[in-house]
Amino acid sequence: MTMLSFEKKYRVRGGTLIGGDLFDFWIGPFYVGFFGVTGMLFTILGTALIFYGASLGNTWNPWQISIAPPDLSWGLSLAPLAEGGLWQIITVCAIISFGSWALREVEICRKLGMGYHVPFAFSVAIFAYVTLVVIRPVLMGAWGHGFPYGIFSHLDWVSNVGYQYLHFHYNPAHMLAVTFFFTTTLALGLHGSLVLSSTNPKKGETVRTPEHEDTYFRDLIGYSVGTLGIHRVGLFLALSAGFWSAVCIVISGPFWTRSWTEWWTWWLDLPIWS
Ligand code: UQ2
Repeated sequence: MTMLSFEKKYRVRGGTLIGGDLFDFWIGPFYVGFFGVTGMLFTILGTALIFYGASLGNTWNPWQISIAPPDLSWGLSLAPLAEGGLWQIITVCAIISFGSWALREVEICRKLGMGYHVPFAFSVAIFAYVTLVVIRPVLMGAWGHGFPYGIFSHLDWVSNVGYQYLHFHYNPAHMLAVTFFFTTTLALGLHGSLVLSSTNPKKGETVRTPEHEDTYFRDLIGYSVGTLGIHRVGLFLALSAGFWSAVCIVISGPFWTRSWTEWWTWWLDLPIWS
């Protein structure tokens, strides 16, 4: 594994949150750190338990393997391994593993004197997952409200839970989440195409500058958000998509149990109509 010329300059000691110098080293290109060790341990343990859970099932078809949470009757207690206990331990392994990855990102940010934007962004994704498998099940009183770990089974879960509220697209937080997902693709489509159009010229032509990029959008719509601004817009849109996804599912059940179409009757119930 070769080291790029600049890597030696930046790969310096320090910035660790825990363990001091003990795990402050690299394996090949990878920074290890205390959280590299915990992340690796819990990833291996969780993955091994997924394979063990699969071996207890009746298929090795990767599409059909599924590790289900405990039956609702177990409430918030610990279930036997083969009856959802594996799902519970795998969930703990996943959360520690994802958390370790985020904290390893923090240590790398600190080493390099950078902002914490990447671990912050990743934490929003972890928050969305934890909302599904911990926050909502706890609010509803049973681990059985978590989603099963399987390719088709988790899709079935999403479909079934959606229909439980008749028409999930009438969920206002779901509307916001979907709009943010689509707007994220619009922003990245604009940004990716704009950068390539100015910096990837035909043979014999010169690279254009950020001023060309600004002028392009001022010519087109009278406004340019700027080269730094577009990344702020993109991060805001992407994190909002994840955030409102978590909100739209956590309000379904704990705070609203009927059809989402029915929720809109608040409009017809306004006193201004009578
Ligand atoms: C821009 C700019 C960039 C960009 C893009 C724009 C020079 C390289 C894409 C244009 C973006 C605008 C006007 C905002 C779009 C907002 C939403 C909500 C989609 O001005 O600066 O830098 O990449």
